[in-house]
Amino acid sequence: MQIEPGRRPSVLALWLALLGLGGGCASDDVAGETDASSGPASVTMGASGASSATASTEGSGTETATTGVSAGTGGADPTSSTSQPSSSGTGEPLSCADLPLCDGFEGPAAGGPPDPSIWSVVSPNCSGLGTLAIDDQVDYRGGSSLRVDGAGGYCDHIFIANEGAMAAIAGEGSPVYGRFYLRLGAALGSGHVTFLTLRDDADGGKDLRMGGQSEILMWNRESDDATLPALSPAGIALSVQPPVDAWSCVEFMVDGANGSLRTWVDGAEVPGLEVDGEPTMDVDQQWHQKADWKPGLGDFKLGWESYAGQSMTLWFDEVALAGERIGCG
Ligand SMILES: [Ca+2]
Ligand SMILES: [Ca+2]
Repeated sequence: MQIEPGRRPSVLALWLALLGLGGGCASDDVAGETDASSGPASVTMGASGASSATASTEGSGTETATTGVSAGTGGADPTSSTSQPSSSGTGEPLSCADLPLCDGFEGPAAGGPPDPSIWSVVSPNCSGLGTLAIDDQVDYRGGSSLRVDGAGGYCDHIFIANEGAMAAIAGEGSPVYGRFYLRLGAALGSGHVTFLTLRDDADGGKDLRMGGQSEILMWNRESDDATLPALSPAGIALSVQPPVDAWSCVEFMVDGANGSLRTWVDGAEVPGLEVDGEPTMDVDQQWHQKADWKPGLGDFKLGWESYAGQSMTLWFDEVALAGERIGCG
């Protein structure tokens, strides 16, 4: 077990470590800890051909820009589209204009906030040094993206948030599918960080959080600090390490009706990032310690939150939510 410099482990964290439960961080005052025997994951996330373009160029020169337009109103029917990406993620992605939320961050001026009709800029709990703004120097498509400069303190967090589209999808009892392009300016470190949160109104308003720990992509449940995968060497090997300075297409599905969760990166499902009906050693066994987990999602936030000191510059583009799988493209 490694303890962050200058921090003392809590008694609870020590007990968890002794019990081999690893540890995320349910709150701001618990340092993320990693098992010293857990080496870096042997799996490396492969950037797709189009998304591995250099920072200053677009992911694809032939595709037209898509701008987020129809989002946030909550009126769209997420089931209306008939085009479905194939199960392998290689089919045509859903059309942006048909989705309850779809934003390529085109339009608003560089240096300013994203479209206020879709997003609010929030710092839940407290605010500090974290900033975000439209960036017209880095993009996956269209010329602009959202840049987040997340600092290392818990109160330095900052997010963009949408509730309307989430309410429209979740209100129909549909699974919620998300898709976004992510670009990290540095590798995920050993400590716990978050770049996506989903408020679970069926779990006391606590967040489902996607981010990293032990240098891999990871989900964390704020209410009880369960991690997905478990941060054992075997669990770590079942997730991926996001590339640095390259775009990745990240997709997720959360089904509140049956309590399941899935994750894809560049169209390929990540085996360590799946919750299903069966507790699986090193994957979702911790998740099943909370009986009858059936999330009721209330919002969708992207940004940065750090619990063990890591700062990060990261970018998001082509962000979408729907009631069916969206696909990459
Ligand atoms: Ca864009
Ligand atoms: Ca399982």
